[in-house]
Amino acid sequence: MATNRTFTMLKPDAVEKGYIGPILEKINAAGFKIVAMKMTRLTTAGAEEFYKIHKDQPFFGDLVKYMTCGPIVAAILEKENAVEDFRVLIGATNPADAAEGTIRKLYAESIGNNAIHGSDSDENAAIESAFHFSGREVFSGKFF
Ligand code: DAT
Ligand code: MG
Repeated sequence: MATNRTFTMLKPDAVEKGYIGPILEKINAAGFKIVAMKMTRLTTAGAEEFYKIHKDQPFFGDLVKYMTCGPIVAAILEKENAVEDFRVLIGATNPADAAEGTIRKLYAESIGNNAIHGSDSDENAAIESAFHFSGREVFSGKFF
């Protein structure tokens, strides 16, 4: 398993409820290294672009509204098998189906407002990371 990267966003509901700390704690405890991070807010056009694969879904309008309703925390995470392991850590899209101990089971309120994003492939991790971060904002190797 190669060391690689995934991209995450702590979504507006998680930020609003004060879950940044607890969620980052779980991410650290699971062995992910944060190599880029920022608090930011998606514009409507930005959210439509980020989630364009879902543009024909009935929930698309609500998704864009929710993802733009407040600040998010975007981050790039490094770990062996990052994409797959992070999807396990966050749990199923619907928190009602998420396994015990997963981030969505603990902190998500509904399938729409589900607290956290995790990339679903290495290719999408790279695209999503580039959407939020410039090269100079991403740190790798030993920090000191
Ligand atoms: P995931 O975030 O687990 O990768 P996804 O890519 O299928 O899930 O969908 C992106 C987001 O869209 C998801 O985090 C929440 C929203 N969403 C997905 N399915 C939904 C549904 N059936 N009803 C409402 N929102 C939904
Ligand atoms: Mg997805």
